[in-house]
Amino acid sequence: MDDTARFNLTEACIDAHLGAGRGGRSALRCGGRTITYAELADLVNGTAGLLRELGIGVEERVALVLNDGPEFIAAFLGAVRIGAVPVTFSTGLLPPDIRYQLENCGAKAVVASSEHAGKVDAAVRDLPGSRHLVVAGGVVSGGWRSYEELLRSAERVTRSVPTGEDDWCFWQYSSGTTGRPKAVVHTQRGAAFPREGHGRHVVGIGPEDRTFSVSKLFFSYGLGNSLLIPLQAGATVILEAGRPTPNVVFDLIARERPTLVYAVPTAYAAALAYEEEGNAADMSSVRMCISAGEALPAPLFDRWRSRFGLEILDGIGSTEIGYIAISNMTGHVRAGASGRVLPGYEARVVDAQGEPVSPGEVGDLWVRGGSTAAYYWRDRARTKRTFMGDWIVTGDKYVVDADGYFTHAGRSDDMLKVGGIWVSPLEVEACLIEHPAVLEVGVVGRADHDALVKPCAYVVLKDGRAPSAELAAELQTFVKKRLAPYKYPRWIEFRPELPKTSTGKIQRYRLRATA
Ligand code: 3UK
Repeated sequence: MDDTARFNLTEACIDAHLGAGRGGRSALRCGGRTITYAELADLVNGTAGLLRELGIGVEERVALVLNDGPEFIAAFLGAVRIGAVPVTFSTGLLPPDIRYQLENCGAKAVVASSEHAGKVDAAVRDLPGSRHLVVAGGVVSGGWRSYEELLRSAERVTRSVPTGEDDWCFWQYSSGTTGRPKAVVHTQRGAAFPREGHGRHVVGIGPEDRTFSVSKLFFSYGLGNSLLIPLQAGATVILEAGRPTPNVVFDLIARERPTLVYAVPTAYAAALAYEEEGNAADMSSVRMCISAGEALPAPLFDRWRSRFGLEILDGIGSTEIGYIAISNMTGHVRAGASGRVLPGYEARVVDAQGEPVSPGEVGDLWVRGGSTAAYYWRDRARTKRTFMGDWIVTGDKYVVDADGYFTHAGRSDDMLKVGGIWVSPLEVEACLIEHPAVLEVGVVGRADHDALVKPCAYVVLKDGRAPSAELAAELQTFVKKRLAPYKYPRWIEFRPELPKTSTGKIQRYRLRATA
């Protein structure tokens, strides 16, 4: 190697445990099945072999459109093993978005759960170039090859490609108000760091821990929760392939007895509502609850603690930061705040010139530390705006107090975090304007009964169209059918006109004030 040290994430997640004689310990629990570290090693090594046999080489991208399960972990670490680069795709993407991302990252192979194969088919229909299509579980149709079948005969790759610590490890897509999503490029060493930051200092994770993340592996939060952190720690990861509704979550917690639960505030709110309706909820195995993705409102923290005797530790992270950098800690929680900077990170709240503001003043949050990404792939302009030297410009407004506690004060852009997932108001507006009854529309965030933000649409109808509950419902269905369903406006407010600037731009901040 030249001047960078050798490091491959797969060695830290797999080989380290086999080397230490921990191969017999359980690595994964999924669908009632245990997979030991030795068995996971075989899956990872076989997947590395099958990717290599397909012709995937160093630095080539492999798109994962996979549900949570052993295949996700095996495809991710199998790719990393051979120096290839897993690119995680949200399983909620519609074909046009899958198509864009496949073309943008130049994936040489796609590994998809059978449930998502149809969407990938539609996405690649007239996409230039070619790529291998590998389907996990279920029936194999035209153009696809079976993951299980390839795995059976694949060579086991037991030694990692000697990647350097600054080499590409994995990519993930992140979206903004305007423009297409951009691929966030993470390095090998950066990928390992969340275990040193949050994993060590907030959670104190060890081999006896059993993790369960309601947020899926394809999110950067879920990837840290269910792969990067627990597998390096030699812990057991509980995975659920299906939709994590409150009954599924509580059944799984009662059966699988996790010690660590990770979720977004919306999921904690839904779980609490379910329990308050009188459903069984056994949280006795859980020693810690972790939250991120959007701010955790103080009343939700209080209700959860009085019901279960557990603090929810809120922390802020981002796909660009690579995981959580600022967090509350057990016994030192400030409800409603994101907590304090973790060891291995620095954070500052700055003005428009990049100078720190005084404690108590609102400014822009910048973060740097061991897990931050390198840049956005093929997007020089947006890289320059977000990566300032080694600082990440988060796009969040924050206040820091004299004790070092950071409190979220909104976004610098109009982006909404809905259930921990980005929603661009512009995208929802562009969809609604296509409806024949809609003349003008402005979409903003509005707090629901749990103080969690959901999209609200202010709509001006065309002449001759009258507001009605039926039309409101029709507009909601219209969005759900065209965009990923979680983006639909939970409220439709009809208005005779919208607040505008002298140049005719809709003033979202005034709509926000109304909402
Ligand atoms: C917002 C929060 C207030 C904030 C993420 C943990 O959410 C994650 O990554 P994304 O790229 O979004 C990042 C943005 O989400 N946000 C996240 N957490 C909080 N706002 N309080 C919070 N606790 O706007 C941030 O810029 O989807 C979370 C770990 C890894 C992650 N990628």
